[in-house]
Amino acid sequence: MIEEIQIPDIGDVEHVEVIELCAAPGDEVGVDDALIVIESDKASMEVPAGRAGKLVAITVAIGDEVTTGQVIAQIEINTGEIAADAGPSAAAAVEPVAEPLAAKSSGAVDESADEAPAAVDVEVRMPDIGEAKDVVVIELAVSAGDRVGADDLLLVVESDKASMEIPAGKPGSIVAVHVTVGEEVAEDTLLVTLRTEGDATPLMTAAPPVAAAPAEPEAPAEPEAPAAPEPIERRAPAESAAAPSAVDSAEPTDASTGANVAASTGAQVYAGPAVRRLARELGVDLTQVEGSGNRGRIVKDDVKAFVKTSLTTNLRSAPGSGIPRLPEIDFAKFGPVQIVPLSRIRAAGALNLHRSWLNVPHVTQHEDADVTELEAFRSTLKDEALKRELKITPLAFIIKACCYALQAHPAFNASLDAEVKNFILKQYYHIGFAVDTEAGLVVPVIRDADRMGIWELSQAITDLAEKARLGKLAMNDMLGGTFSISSLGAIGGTGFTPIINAPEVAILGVARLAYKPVWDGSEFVSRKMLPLSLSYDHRAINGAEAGRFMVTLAELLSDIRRLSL
Ligand code: CAO
Repeated sequence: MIEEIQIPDIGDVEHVEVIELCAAPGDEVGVDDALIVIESDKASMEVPAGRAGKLVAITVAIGDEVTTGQVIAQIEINTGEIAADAGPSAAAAVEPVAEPLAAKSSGAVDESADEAPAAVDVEVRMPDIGEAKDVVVIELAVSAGDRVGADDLLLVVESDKASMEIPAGKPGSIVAVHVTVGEEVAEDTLLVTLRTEGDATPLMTAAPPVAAAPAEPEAPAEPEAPAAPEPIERRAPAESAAAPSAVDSAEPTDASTGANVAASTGAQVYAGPAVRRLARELGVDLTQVEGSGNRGRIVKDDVKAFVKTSLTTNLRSAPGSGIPRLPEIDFAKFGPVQIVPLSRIRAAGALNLHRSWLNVPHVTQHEDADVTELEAFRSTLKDEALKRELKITPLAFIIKACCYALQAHPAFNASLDAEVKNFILKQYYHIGFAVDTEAGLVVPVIRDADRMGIWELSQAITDLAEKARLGKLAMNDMLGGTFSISSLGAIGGTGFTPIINAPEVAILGVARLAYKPVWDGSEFVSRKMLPLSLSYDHRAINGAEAGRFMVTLAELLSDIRRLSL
């Protein structure tokens, strides 16, 4: 059975605007589930389904003006409910909204009306809230001594279905606030006493007066009280936020803490009750959330996105580091995109690299090693390599040379302790080398590389690289490295600055060797030069040490006979 859901009685307000659709055709909804949110200039409220069932259609759109009794949706009622139902119509089941949308005021009027201007203390009381239950004060936007304009917000109350802003209604100064946040209120509860303009007596200063507040233009006191309820007009929150008021223009501070009161009261928050409830449950401060809804209204998705962003902040910037987050951009706005999740290895690598980059001050030292003789020697080994079913590349020689250089410069085969008070000099030489695999970058480690000869190193490189590409590296194959090498020589490039594989303190980048003219003292000669880049942790190593390390390494590679000494 299909039932039509209508806008409930909205009191003497003629029209309200649909500002949010909370469900879509096909959704299963419960009795209390909101279908839409409607809003006047002072209150927003949810219209619940009133019946459990399947939503067949929503017959209004965002921006539509709707009125009491207007059909907003059709629900296919669950059969179980029909059986149990004695027959009230769907419309009757809809939660009635708070009737008037402006605060009631009553005045303790200074009767000497012809002697203008006169001081008038107006009592702002809770308006008729229909059948709304459990109405509590959720935000106080003013305190005693504040000056307010007629449209300025005094406080926000919230029922189980709606939140309502209570405006001042008249310009003046706050004499007293009679309620506190969390307090339950009913119709006619005295909320605030407001001294309207024209009052010559000094302000009460339970809280500091707003020193910088621009004086309201002098206006004679309204002779009549209570103030007439405000007509329903659209009032964009952006406008009201921008409008100068005593509260927000002067940025009042709490007398005891100096804290910004405007921010903590959430006076500029523009969100419905369900969103406020969700925010409270998740511990989200709505003043921090940017609204994506109509005219900047905060919707549930904004709160969820805020939580998600906060949780992923660790990956995108170091927590508490003050590093600004990278913006989240919808690239699909500019053209077609494809979303491909990072492999597990790539995601883990991204985290490690980011951590190292943020924690370790990197400096990179560059040097070209003359490997003409090394390359000549290597080419003589190719036949033997074939027989051994091995590939012999410059990398084996570079690893060997690095072990020698590390022995000569122990600070490079080290880590810093957590307090950055001690070097941990390692007495073993476990060399990691970066392997490019389809799943991402991995760094297997050759243990005790210093004890290996060139053939043994070539075998280790081949075996570990193959294991890496087949995804068969064990965790142990990647642990315990003391120094790393990243070789892009087979691919190309003239140099790059590798990121240190922390907690190691240095990494060697190897680019593609090339013939270069080198001055030999009397003429330029063509030599095979290997570009090397050493990134080091400047907390552990200073520039002179890095320079010396690179000179040693270049000398070893230029004259490989030294590797046998
Ligand atoms: N200059 C010129 N040629 C080089 C060279 C260099 N610096 N280094 C290697 N080559 C040559 C080799 O000699 C070989 O040619 P020959 O077969 O004619 O001798 C060819 O390039 C291919 O070498 P290779 O890549 O198979 O072997 P390798 O030992 O040089 O490297 C490995 C092994 C596993 C390190 C490599 O395959 C690899 O994965 N490199 C990528 C590392 C990487 O991604 N680093 C970036 C990390 S930071 O993002």
